[in-house]
Amino acid sequence: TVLAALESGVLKLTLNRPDKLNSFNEEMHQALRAQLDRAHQDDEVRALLLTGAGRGFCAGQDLGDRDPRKSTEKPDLGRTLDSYYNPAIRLLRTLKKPVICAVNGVAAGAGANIAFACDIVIAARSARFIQAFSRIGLVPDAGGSWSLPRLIGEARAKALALTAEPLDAQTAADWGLIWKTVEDEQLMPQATELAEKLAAGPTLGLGLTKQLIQEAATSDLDSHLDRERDCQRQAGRSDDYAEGVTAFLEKRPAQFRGH
Ligand code: LHQ
Repeated sequence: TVLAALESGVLKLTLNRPDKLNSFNEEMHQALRAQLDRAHQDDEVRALLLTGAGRGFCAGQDLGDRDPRKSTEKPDLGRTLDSYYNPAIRLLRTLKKPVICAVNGVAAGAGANIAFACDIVIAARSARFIQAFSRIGLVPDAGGSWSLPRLIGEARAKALALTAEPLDAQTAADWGLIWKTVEDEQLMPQATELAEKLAAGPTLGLGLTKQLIQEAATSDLDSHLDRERDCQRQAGRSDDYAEGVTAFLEKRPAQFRGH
């Protein structure tokens, strides 16, 4: 249910239940979790690229999994969040490597919010984002009620979440919800090129950069300046910093090793 391929330092993960628009069942949750753990542990992985098979990116939770017509028991959706979505969001955000999301088609519910937890989101022009939760009486999850207001402000976040109106990819980019859109046939070539470029980069410094920018959402300037100092001290001791400066002085491309 999740295709995984490691090439040129990029771990490419493809959500793969195309008949169900790559919505999450138990098996796909577990497969994604295993790959995210691998991305954390394996030094060969220096960037992550997440995308979907077929015409959709991800339609969130598989709603066929818990058919209310077949059970009178009230479900505990909190358990699904504790077991699967919340760990996945935390693993994406804490991964000390760049995470690129290539949104190839519709991203709905938790599928949209998983994309927004990634570091750089590129969408095919035909893709759209839907905070589908309110259509079925739920609240945004997978971090959406946290990330949306931060990315696009309260007014737009509330309108999207309350109405569940689809947002086209270009508007999402214009609003700063994602990085950019590209022509559909350009999506995977461009996302792969970007992921490979980042995978060949100074991984330690890139990881610290990601952390700092994320921390800024909740830190004050004074403590943040101290954090920048600490991270810069660490980056300054990396082999890649020495290589970067040497390559600059020698007027040649740097050969980063990731540490
Ligand atoms: C699906 C799904 C799907 C099953 C398309 N499930 N089959 C929820 C509950 C529990 C715990 C915690 O968290 C969550 C978080 C959530 O993610 S809640 C939000 C869940 N997602 C949705 O509400 C979106 C439901 N899907 C849709 O509204 C539409 O499918 C969209 C707008 C995404 C795409 O529309 P279309 O392009 O018209 O495609 P389609 O509706 O024809 O879908 C194609 C097939 O995929 C179809 O199956 P079929 O057998 O009829 O060909 C759909 O039933 C199936 N599918 N999403 N979430």
